[in-house]
Amino acid sequence: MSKKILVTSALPYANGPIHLGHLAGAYLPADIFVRYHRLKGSDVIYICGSDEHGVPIMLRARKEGVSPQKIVDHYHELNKKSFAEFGMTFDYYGRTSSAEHHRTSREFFKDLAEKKVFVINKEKQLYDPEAGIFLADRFVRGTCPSCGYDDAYGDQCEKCGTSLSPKELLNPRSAITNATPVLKESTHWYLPLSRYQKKLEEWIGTHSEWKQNVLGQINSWFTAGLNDRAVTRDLPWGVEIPQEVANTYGVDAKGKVLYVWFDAPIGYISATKEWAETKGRKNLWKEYWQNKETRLVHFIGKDNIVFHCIIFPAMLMAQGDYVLPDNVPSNEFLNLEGNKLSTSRNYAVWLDDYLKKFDPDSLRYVLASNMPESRDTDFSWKEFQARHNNELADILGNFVNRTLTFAQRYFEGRVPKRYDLTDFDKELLHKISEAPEKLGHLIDGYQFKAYIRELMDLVRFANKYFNDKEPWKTRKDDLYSCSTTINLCLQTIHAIAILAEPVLPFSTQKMWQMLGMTGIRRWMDVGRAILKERQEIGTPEILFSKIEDATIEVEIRRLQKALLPQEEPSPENELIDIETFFKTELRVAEIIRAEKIKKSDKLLKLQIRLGSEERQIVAGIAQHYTPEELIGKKVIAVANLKPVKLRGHLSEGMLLAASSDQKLTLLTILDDLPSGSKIS
Ligand code: B3M
Ligand code: ZN
Repeated sequence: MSKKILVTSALPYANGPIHLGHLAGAYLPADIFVRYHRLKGSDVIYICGSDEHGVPIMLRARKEGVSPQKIVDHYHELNKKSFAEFGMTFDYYGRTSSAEHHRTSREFFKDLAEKKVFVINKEKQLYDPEAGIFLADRFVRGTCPSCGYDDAYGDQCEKCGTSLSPKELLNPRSAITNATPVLKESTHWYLPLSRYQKKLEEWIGTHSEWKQNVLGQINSWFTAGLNDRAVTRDLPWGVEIPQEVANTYGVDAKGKVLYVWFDAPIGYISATKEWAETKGRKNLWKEYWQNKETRLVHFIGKDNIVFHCIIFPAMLMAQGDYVLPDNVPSNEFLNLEGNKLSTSRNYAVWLDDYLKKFDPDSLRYVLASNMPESRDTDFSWKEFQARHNNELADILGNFVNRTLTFAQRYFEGRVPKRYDLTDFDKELLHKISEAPEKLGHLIDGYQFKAYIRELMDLVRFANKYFNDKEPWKTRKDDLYSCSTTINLCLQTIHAIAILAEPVLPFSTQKMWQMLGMTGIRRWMDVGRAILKERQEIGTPEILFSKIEDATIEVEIRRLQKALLPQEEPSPENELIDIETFFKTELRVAEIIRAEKIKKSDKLLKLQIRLGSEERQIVAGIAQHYTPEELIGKKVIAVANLKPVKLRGHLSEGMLLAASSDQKLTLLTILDDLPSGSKIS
């Protein structure tokens, strides 16, 4: 029986949306890997979920004047939805505020306590005398002792990356009240990493096949010597310390919780338990986590290496029943237009925003083509547009469309017969036959950029084959050759629909349907003559509409604006003078036609009348209005916006709408007026 494969991706903090850096780091590579193994028929499960504890979430809750639970409820749902639309195929997406997670984490902590693993330390901690709470991790800001950056966090300096503890900061200040902290005694449980260093070194020493960027960082931690780590905190939000455990140490556990990086990795285990419950087999999770034969793979970004390669493995070793990671193929960072991503300055491309305007496969392809596998790489909108237009549309899309259109037009929409093969024909078939082994080896070895290169080399070759065989000529004077050419091109599309599924799940599903295929796709079927002669094929459709410069310009300008010094929003800044307001041309518009836009569940394409003029507008209102109910309605249009293209459709303006949490309503006029009437 094949080895079980257990794949995890870092649990994103549920205090903000997912951005490109997350996808390129810990999520897209994992999804490509898992999709490949599913096509292979491997016994693989993919576990992820929301990391819902920790100080960043509490800080956001304070800033917004709501509870931490309200923050995590919102972003857990938003991120889960965005991931699904991006094609992430988790077997289970859990959350660390769940009862199962609290139970599992407390049990794990109790296990280690009963094994006398922990060291108890009573020490002075930073305390905010005004807020009356201890200041852990990011509750403290101050000057980084390494680089002098004056706004470093208590656990890490964002500028130089140094891992810190609050008491190392110079001129510390409370992130809550700005007060100067005082020292107050508190008792905490420590994981004695120093005692596990030798065992960890021996284990890591058996994994010379791990990526060098990962081994390099791990060995620098070993060289510096592992320090014992506090695994509890004085915080009101998190997994509470079991009092019965605290009693055995004679400590009052009131107000104490597990450190977020102690409970979060246990979130992989609790989510797998919840997955097992959904399968009706409560103990199924043990067949993965407590099976020393399991191939456990953690996909993460480089800032999580210490937690996944040192701290969590030490916890698993100490508990004793669990398998250790087979690999942690951590990626480096993705930069944006040559600069570091900054969520605090909104200098990021958010996944939920992206999905309102572009297709998921385009981003999957571009990020995989330029994945930060061994060094930081850069995402630029111009490159995104170029790869989408010049590779996906002009090479893959063009090859598929020409082949299917030719078969539709000249072979009654069926797979034509294959006759004698030339060397060129055989060369194409040979490239297809060697692809599963070559591409599979790259994916299984976490070499995703190379996988994309090899995949596109095959597609380029197929495109060249079509060109050089000239079926539009042989159709007239050598029908056997023409028939064989189209047969082989259709077989190639069949192969690509399987080989490219891990990175292009949506487009390859369409290719599969356009071939008239209905069964499941299997990696082993690549190169087999599955397409039967005379088999009916479906109607070809354009797989990738070109992305226009104007559309990309909008995105580039938005990022450039985010880089500008952010003016503090003061009341006068938010006021505009009447001249500025009058620059916006508002008019009454009548909706005369409305229709859905293919491949989008949010956008409607509207034809509006503005007096004697008609315009087209693309509006994100498909989840609030049906096309039918809009016909004849009078609405308010901004008539002097620069036209842009959204999902390949021209939009010459926008409609005004009001919205609350879940509801959106279009603005209209109280009494009837002719369309085109000016509003002022
Ligand atoms: N929540 C994400 C991060 O550090 C962190 C990962 C937890 S994985 C157990 O960006
Ligand atoms: Zn620093």
